[in-house]
Amino acid sequence: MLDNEFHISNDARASLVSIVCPKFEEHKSEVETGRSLTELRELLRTLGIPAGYQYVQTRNSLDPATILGSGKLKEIATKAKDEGATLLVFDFELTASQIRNIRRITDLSVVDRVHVILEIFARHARTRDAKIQIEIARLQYVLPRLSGFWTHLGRQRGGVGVKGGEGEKQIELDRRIIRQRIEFYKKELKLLAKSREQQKKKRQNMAVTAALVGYTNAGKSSLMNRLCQVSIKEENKLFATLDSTFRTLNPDTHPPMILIDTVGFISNLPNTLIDGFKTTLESALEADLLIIVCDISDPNYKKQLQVTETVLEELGVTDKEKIIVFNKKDLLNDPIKSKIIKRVHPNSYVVSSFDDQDMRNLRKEVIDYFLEKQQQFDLFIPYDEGASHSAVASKTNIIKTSNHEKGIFYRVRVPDFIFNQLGLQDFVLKPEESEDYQNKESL
Ligand SMILES: Nc1nc2c(ncn2[C@@H]2O[C@H](COP(=O)(O)OP(=O)(O)OP(=O)(O)O)[C@@H](O)[C@H]2O)c(=O)[nH]1
Ligand SMILES: [Mg+2]
Repeated sequence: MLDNEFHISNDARASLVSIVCPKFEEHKSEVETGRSLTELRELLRTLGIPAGYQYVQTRNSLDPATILGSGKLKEIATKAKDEGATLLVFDFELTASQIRNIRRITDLSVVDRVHVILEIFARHARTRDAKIQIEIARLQYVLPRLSGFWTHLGRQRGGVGVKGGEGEKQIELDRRIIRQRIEFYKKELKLLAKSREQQKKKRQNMAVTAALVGYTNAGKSSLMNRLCQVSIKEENKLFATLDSTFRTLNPDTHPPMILIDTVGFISNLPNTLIDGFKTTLESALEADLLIIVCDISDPNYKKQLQVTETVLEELGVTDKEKIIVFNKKDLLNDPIKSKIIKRVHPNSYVVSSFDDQDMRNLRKEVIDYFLEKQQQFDLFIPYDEGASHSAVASKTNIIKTSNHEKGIFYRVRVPDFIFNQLGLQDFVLKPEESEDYQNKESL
């Protein structure tokens, strides 16, 4: 029963509701409220739900029972019904009793911003991992709101099944089932985390990684596709990507360089989803480099950056090396803007993922970033040390090589931690020995 009840119907027509109130985070001014409503429209568009008028009440304080005043809600309901709306979408989180109260007053279906985001996540999840995380978040969201959903359902069914104590009993039963389901999913998630941990260890020894992180729709997947020449779903939809995806940026370097595409961030990320995010982003957050992607054509790009910073902090990522990529420069009407940005953020690149030259340059920058971090070693390996020659060939970047009477001289670049695993320490040359080999005639 829950599944059908929870999902937002495909043929819903929405009216949006919000508030301007100095005491309400993210809704303190008309500008803040307007910005958030624009994003809510985008979220609904992603779900394919047409959004009609938006109704905003300015208040000095919140009504604890209904947030907006009940008189205003009645007025909104009448107008919304006149415009053919079947659903009121509130641009902030509502409690179970608030949902219940507002439904009673307006006689319309009521959902909040969190519900909309959960719905998108539920529809876009592809891997087992993402599906489970979202299911847990969804169940945790539903649990305290169960009575709200039940009242609504009871009414839809003409009251059948919710008379007297029966409804209460049913709610208790549902709660128990939901808690059991959450436990079950959490166990499965742990098992998946274990296998991810093993994969991560393997990767750590074999590759260096850069993770694309940033606000939803900024162009992370587009950059990944152009930089790695692959095709990951990129869409003008919020939260098109929900799973971390790994692709090789440069297979020719040793170790290979890997790029990770991740789930996008959004302001007011629902609390129920933060944990899910942590798991999905885990591998990305252990990347050697963070590439923060920001849509420069968005008039609120500063807010995008700020949200990204905040989410990274919430996830405990504070001391990572970062570069910022300002994407979608082709949509900039003002060429000065990109100059200003470069000045404010020196460690940044202003690009368009549609511009081949930009992509070639950025790819080179990222590759060079890793190469510069590698140490240089000069080695001399006798001819009969077959395994060592193949270790050099397969695991290091050879800069120089020359054949001599008894063996081969190599100049290689490779990260320290990888070199230490190769068993080549005995062949490392002192600087003066190295000089000798470089001066000697090679065969
Ligand atoms: N004009 C323009 N559009 C771009 C550029 N890069 C990406 N886009 C478009 O922006 C939209 C979002 O791109 P994605 O790559 O899916 O964005 P994302 O950051 O992966 O989004 P999520 O996965 O939802 O977090 C798509 O319609 C892209 O075609 C760009 O440089 N210029
Ligand atoms: Mg994406």
